[in-house]
Amino acid sequence: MNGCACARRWFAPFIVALGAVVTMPAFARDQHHHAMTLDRDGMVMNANADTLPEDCSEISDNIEIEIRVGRDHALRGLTYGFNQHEWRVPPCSRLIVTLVNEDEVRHQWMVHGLPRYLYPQGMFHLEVSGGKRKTGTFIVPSDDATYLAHCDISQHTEQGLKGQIVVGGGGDSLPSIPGISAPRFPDRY
Ligand SMILES: [Cu+2]
Repeated sequence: MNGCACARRWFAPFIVALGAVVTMPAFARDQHHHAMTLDRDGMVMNANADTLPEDCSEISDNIEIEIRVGRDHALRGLTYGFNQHEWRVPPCSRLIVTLVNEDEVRHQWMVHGLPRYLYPQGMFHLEVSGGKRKTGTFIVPSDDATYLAHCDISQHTEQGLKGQIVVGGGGDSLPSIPGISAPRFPDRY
């Protein structure tokens, strides 16, 4: 009995230390890959105000975009909406984006498909608590392209929070952008 308790006393700190070793690198790895600022109002991930995409020789323009998000902007049949679902910007422009959340629930404006050498996982991401706002800056590349911007919180994309950033002449338009494009597969009912 005594020996058993003794072993447990020895074991407890060991387990705590092991836990720290196992969890710390994962945390550190995430910090390394994503440049993130975070407070109680929300989060800006992978902001880039200064580093030019390698295909751009200079910043072509500074574009300030205010995006309001919430139920009041939902189009017919949808639950949520952005105040607009398409943003047209020049190649190599610097976008200073403010996401204003008019709902109680959390929302995001998450951009995909950006160059991975500048934006980890190709993402730029704003996330804002209910009733708050966040501003973040990023620079788009030179090529004509269309980037998905959406809210990745459960079902919010399908419920209306899907948009596209059209750089220059744009690429292929994305399906199911509220007010912009039809679904890829029409409803059968
Ligand atoms: Cu959302």
